[in-house]
Amino acid sequence: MLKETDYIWMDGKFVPWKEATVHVLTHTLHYGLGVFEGIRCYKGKTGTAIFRLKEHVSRLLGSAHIVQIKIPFTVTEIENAIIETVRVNKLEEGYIRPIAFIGYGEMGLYVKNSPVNLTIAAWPWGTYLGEDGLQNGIRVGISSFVRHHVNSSMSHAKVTGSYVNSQLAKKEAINAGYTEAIMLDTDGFVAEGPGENLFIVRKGVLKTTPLTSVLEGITRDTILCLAKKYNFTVKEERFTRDELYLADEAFFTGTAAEVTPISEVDGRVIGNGKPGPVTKTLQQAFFEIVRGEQAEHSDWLTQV
Ligand code: PPE
Repeated sequence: MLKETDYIWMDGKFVPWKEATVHVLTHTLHYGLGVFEGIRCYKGKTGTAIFRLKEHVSRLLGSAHIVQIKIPFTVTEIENAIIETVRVNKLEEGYIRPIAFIGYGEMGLYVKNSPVNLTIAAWPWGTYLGEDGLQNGIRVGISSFVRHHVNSSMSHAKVTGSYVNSQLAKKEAINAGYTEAIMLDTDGFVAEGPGENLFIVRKGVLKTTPLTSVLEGITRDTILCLAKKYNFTVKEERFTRDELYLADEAFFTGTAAEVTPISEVDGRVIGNGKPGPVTKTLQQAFFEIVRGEQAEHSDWLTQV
């Protein structure tokens, strides 16, 4: 169950957690056209800081732009509201969930006059794929559910309805005894997890899916920046499931998932089944950065 905090920001006001409710005829509840973000804040040396706030707010507005939802707040207003939400809840570490949705007013697929609501909640949220998974890696299975075609759902937009596909894949994986799924794109190449981007290391090259059928992950971008810093050879190119089976290392990235090693795919052990040196180096660097323990990239941290 959720770890409740005191207040949720709703359209410019703080409302007690339990009173942050909406009408059952809220449009997005029926049709799935809402845009959202997942952001983390971490307790570091200098107190609590929000990781890559600007990039997350920019992606939220980008998602809204793609699906033509007009969020009635400016970038600065949204950034400040997020900071305030962490502050009023005295949240030291946790997850922040802004969501813009079409509210109460009209029904039917085409709405013209309905309000667009924006809410921001924040609560303590530990590891997404388990503490053991973060340390030792997780077992995953390739899903029979295919990632959205690029002209079906818009993969660069973080849209609520797109996550039906993700949930089907995740349920299937868990029912089969795995911790997480990996989804292929409509051409059969490896795409991403239901809520994570994917990296592999093979023959000394770090590879990740290009930004076609996948979300433009902010953790993915963070890892690519770090890989450059550590002089790893990086390729953003499509790869097949058998190349994934042959990988020396594999890991997921995401705000919720952070950097989670993958130890096994479809019953095939990845490398020696333990997090490899590239994964470990990048994972450690990631946690140092989010906690403000590396001088570089302090611009990625917004102190609360
Ligand atoms: N792909 C998908 C489909 C995705 O949902 C996420 C984030 C990512 C990649 C990684 O993006 P980024 O967080 O910017 O590195 N998934 C969010 C939702 C997870 C959830 O269960 O809710 C997240 O990690 O916050």
